Amino acid sequence: MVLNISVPDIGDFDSVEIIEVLVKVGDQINKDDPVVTLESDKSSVEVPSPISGKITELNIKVGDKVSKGSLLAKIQNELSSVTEEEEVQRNILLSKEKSIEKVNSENINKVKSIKKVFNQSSSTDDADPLETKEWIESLNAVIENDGPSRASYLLNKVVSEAYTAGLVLPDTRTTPYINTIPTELEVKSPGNQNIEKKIRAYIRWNSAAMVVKANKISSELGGHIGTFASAATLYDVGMNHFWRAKNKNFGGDLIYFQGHSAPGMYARAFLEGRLSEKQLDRFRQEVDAGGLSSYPHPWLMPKFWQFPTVSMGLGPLMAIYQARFLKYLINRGLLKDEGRKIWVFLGDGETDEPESLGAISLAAREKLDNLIFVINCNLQRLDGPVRGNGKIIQELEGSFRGAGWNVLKVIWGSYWDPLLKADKTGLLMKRMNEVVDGEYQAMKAKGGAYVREKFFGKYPELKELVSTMTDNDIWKLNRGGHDPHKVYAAYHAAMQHRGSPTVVIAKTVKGYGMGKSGESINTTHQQKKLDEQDLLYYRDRFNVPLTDEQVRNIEYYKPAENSEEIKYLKERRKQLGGFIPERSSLATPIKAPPKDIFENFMKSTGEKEMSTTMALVRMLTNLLRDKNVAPRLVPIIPDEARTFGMEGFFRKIGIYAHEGQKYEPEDSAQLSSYKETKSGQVLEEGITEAGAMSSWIAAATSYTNHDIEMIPVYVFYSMFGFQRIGDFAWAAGDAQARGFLIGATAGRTTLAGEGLQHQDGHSHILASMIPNCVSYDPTFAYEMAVIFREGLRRMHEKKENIFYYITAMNENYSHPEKPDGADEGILKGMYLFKEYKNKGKIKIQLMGSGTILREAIAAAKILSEEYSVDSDIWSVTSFNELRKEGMEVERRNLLNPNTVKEKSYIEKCLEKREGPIIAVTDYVRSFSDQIRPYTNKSFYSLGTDGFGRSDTRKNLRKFFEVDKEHIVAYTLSALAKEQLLGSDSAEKAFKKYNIDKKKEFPTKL
Ligand SMILES: Cc1ncc(C[n+]2csc(CCOP(=O)(O)OP(=O)(O)O)c2C)c(N)n1
Ligand SMILES: [Mg+2]
Repeated sequence: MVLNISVPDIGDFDSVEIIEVLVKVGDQINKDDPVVTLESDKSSVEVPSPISGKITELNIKVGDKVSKGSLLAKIQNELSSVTEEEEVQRNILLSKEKSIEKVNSENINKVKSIKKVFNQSSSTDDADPLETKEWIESLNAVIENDGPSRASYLLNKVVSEAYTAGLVLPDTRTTPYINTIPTELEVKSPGNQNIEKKIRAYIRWNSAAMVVKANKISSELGGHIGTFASAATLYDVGMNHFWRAKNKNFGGDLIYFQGHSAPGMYARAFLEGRLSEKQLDRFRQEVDAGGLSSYPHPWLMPKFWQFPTVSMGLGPLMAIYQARFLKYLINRGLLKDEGRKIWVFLGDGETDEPESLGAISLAAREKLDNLIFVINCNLQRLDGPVRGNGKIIQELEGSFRGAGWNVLKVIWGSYWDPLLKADKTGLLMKRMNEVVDGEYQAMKAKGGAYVREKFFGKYPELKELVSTMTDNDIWKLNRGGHDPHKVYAAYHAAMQHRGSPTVVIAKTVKGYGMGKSGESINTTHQQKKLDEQDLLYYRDRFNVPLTDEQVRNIEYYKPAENSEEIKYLKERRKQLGGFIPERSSLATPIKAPPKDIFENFMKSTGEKEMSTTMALVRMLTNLLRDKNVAPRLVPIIPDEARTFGMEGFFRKIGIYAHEGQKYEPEDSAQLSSYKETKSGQVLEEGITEAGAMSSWIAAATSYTNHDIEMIPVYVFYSMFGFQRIGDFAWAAGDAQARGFLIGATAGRTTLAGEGLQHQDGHSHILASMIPNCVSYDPTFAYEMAVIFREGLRRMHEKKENIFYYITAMNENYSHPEKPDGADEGILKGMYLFKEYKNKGKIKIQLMGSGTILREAIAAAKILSEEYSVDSDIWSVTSFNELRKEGMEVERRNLLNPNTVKEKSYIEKCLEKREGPIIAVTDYVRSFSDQIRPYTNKSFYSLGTDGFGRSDTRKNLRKFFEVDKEHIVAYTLSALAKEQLLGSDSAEKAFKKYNIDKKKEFPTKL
């Protein structure tokens, strides 16, 4: 059967041009293979074949205009066996997915076995305790006779009936201030507690010792003891029992360590034999090789640290998107599902950061059951209590439960168990609930007698409850986060949980074990020096086998290799597959696509106009035809695809949606319909630049965290890029991210209408501050193509640890053919675009970038034709790259005053060229000013300093004085200043172009 392939619904567009024909008569193609590419003035989109078969007739050619319904080609239907196989495969996959979903939902709905509820009312506001008792007894009877599921059902039913009847229901965001897991349901740790306790003590000691020692060398070095002291058990239980390392059989769990606990990780690595005593002695002394970095910094310790977390809030957000990206890789069939987990450690103070909690609803919505947060609630941050007047644990529980997380509170240690058991009236629990964190903190600073009086003393019954206990016994009543049994039980439950992310909220003591020098006191965080008495106390508190003399010398403690502690510690890690943290990469490089894939962009577009954004989108479309690159591309967009003309990607490669698409999209008949699919490739992030950036970082570091090289391309409004997410971009540099950031709608005067908050005139300056960020401001499609391809080659084939920032514009104009031999200059940062050498004796060097280069080109023409001034026009694709090279060369020359002076690339370009430089961009003047020192010429810069505002491009360029008229007039004036021309030409030009000399400088307007 022969079928017509026609233009489907292409939205609001009519009469769009065919820019590519991708099939020939006789070609055998598959369903959904592209037949032609259409391009409107805003976007390009491929038309897919509706069926598999052979092309029998072509009815169009490049350049034809078509509309909905136009006949493109005819195809003879021949269902290939491959497609049938694919269909079968798809069905198998679908049924697999369904069965996995079923298992998951069964897990979610499984009700844990529970103990009975209290059978006595504790509340004084109970009007009828007998009636209450009856209710509770009935509930107990249901639990006993029909099981907890039935009890749950009944309660839910009663609650929903009550709600319908209009009853005011209690707030259920929080549960009582006790551990989530009842003692009877705790899974017991299989570990040897005695040995683990010793190991933990040595790690505690060594981590404190390294900080104290560093500060003996110089108090400039700083460091923290209190953070790790509070978190040691939380880490140790993970290290001994849960965290599986990467090795050839398993991808590895990923652990985001809280930045300030870094000394604890070094101390453990020391016992493991991975770090030497010499290295510990070099904590925070990194300038000479071999030092240990203050915090987790992969850039500085590339074989050790994986995730930069110390800028608070970044870790939690990046980790959520990391967990999501791991599912993305699995759902796209690029990685096996091995049940890997992402563990994230953060401080309770850190949760003040909007970034920390900003994406927790996404984690629940995406059902990230591969994600486990551990929040160390030591109730303190740097200055004092986190929530002195409230309870951070309860507040966090409410937020996380509200967002849909599985919450596991680990508040009380085992010593509390008998007391809670003896608390038949619930009064102890009531007291636990009513004490605020400021009091809890004070209690841990002031000792057992104080706790007896202030905590238990409030109610005679509670005082009685602890009457047989000594003050020391009371002091020993431990917090959950310091109890390895409680922590183990919580981690075990977190590992088992399915269907949603888990947060373990653990209560600890800041500076645990530091005694008077820093336990639970407001100044704990800053404590980095311990005097002799403090150190002796610390040793005794944890029974570290060091003599007084050794303590005075602040020696580290490491038992012999054949000691039971070291054997145990190593054996545990062996069982768990290796050491953590450790950073490595086994990813194979991606071969850069052949040059011809971008060949189209090297030719002139003739009359046809397009923006560099469109050129980029077309390039990406082409790349999706390259078998090496296509599956690895990760287009990331925060709700701006239509702004950038990228909506064609929706249907073509699908939007990633972990549950697929449960609805028929409103625009399903259209070519760019909103297609969500489980194997979708586009990450449509919604309105979250920080989230999108975190996705980008996850993909850009996939080569090390998942051993698969990916090519993330994150396209955003350039103004909402570095300015909004600068700290993440800095962390990306630290993490050695590889990928593309595309600042679209760039340029202060190019994004005309949107105004002050949108118009970007400085993102390149921000990008230039990141040492491993390579940035470009191309004007023409061929520049974009050369830069993009080189980026692919350098980052993903050659594995250079750099990332690219490229600006793209939305101004449509025609693009010339690539000048011969321009490639090298495009990449280095400048090349000669055009030369006027026929008219005058006066010469200028005219430099420009982005769309403003076009103003410079137009100005050059006027200067030549009307003023007999010849120009060399330089397209400066990267002032930033030129500056880097200029600085390096200058430094080498200064270091070698005796040798022949080396020339920078800029100097080489300009050495035989005459005249002053006029540099003009759509960015602040300091952008082009960067190269001023390396030019050896008079230098005048024009730029867009000041707040943007909305108007037409023409008016804006006039306002910022970067239009061709201002370029001409200022050039003439500069030539007068250089005494190369009389001043009347400039004066005349100012008049001719109505340039108001009294106008204020734009930064003041
Ligand atoms: C973005 C950012 N702001 C400020 C700091 C400085 N700072 C370091 S630790 C700290 C307090 C941390 O308190 P918390 O999160 O409770 O951690 P703890 O040490 O108590 O475990 C602050 C403010 C930082 N590291 N990052
Ligand atoms: Mg804290």
